[in-house]
Amino acid sequence: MSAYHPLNEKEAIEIALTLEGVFAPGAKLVSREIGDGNLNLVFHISDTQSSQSIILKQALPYAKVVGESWPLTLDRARIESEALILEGELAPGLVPKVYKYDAELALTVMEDLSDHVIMRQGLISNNRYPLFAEHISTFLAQTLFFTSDLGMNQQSKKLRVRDFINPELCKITEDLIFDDPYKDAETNNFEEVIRDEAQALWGDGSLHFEVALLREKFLTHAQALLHGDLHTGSIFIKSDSTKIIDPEFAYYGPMGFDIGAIIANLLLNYSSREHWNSDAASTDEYRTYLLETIRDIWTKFEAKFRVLWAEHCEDSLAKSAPGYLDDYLRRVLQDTIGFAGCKMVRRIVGLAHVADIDKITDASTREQAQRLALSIGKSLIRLNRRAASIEELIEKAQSSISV
Ligand code: SR1
Ligand code: MG
Repeated sequence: MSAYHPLNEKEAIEIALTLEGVFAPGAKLVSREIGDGNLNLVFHISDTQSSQSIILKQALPYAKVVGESWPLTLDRARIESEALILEGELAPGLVPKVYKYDAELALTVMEDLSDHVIMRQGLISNNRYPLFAEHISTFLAQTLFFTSDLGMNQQSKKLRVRDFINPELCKITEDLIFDDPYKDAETNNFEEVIRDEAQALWGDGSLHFEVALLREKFLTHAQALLHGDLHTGSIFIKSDSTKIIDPEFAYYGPMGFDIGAIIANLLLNYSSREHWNSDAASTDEYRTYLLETIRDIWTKFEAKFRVLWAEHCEDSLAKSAPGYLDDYLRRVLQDTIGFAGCKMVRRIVGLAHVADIDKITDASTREQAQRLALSIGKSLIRLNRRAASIEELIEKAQSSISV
C-alpha cells in the first residue's frame, strides 16, 4: 500500500488480508466504516465464513467533526497505539489488543469489541454495570500510579513524558474545555434557549479564576500518563467486561483529569434523566445507581492507589514523609472534582456534546437537563479546592436537583 491516504472499505480489506495469522488465506471479508467519533475512520472487517473480525482505525489529517479546515497531526495514531500497548501491560484485559501499527498509514489494527456496547449507549438504555467501578478503578490506579514519579523510575519517566508530547490534541482540550466555553467563541455550540446560561459563564470572573487554575494544572502538571479523553464514549462494556479505547489524547497531565472525565460523563447521564420525569421513581433509582457508581469509583481507586503506594512507591522521601500520601490523594480528589465540572460545562456550551442530553427529543426537558448539567458543573468547579471527600461532589449533584 502506498503513502498516506484515507482508506476506502476495499483497501481496508486488502490490508486485513495481509495480516499474518488473522484470517485464513482466501477468506471472504466484508468491511464497514463504522466511525461515529469526532476524528477518525474506523473499519470493521469480518470473515463471512468464520466469526473472526478485527478493527482497523485510521487517523485522518483533520478533525472529522469540523472538516479539512481543522488540520490535525497523524502522530496521534502512534500515541494511541503506544498508549494502548502500555495500558494493556499495566491493566491487563481492560483495553483492546493491538495487532499492528502502521506509521505511514496512521493505522492501528486491533481487537474487535462488537460483543460489547459503547457505555454511553448502554447508560442511555438504562443498563447497569455492577463491575464497572471495579474495572475502571483498577485501570485508573494501575495506569496513573505506574506512570507517575511514585511508581516508576524518575529518569525513565522523563523519557516517557517526551514520547507522549501531544501538543495538537492537548490544544483541542485547552481550547474546547478550558477556554471557549468561558467566552463568546466561534466554536461554541449551544441552543439559543440557554443563551442566558452561556452569557452568565462568559461574565463569571470568580468561575474564570477557578477554571484558569485548573487550566494551568492541565498545562503544567506532568503527573502521570493520562488517557486524556476518558468519557463514556471511550469505553466498550458488557456485564462482565470493560474495555477502554481511544487514548489518542494521551499525554502527561494531572491524574484528576482522567478520573474527573469519567465522573463528569456519569453526571451528564444523571442530568439527562430529566427525560424520565414522568416516572419519578425509576429516575431517582437510576440516579442513585449513578451516584453509587461514582462513589465506588473514587473509593476503590483510592484504596488501590494506597496499596500500590505501600508496595511499589519508588520515591523514598515521599514514602517516609508523614502525611504525604494523604495530601497527595486529597489533591488528586480536588483536581478530579474541578476537572469533572469543566468537562460537564464544555459538553453543554462548547463544540462537542453528548448524546445523553442532545438526543432528548422534547425541547423543554432537554433544556432542563442542560441547565442541570451546567448547575452541577459550575458547583463542582467552585467546590474543587475546598473539597475533602467524594461525598461533597455527590451532595452537589443531589442538591442541584432540588434547586
Ligand atoms: C475536535 S474533537 C472534539 C472532542 O472530541 C474528542 O472526543 C474530545 O473530547 C474532543 O474534545
Ligand atoms: Mg475519541
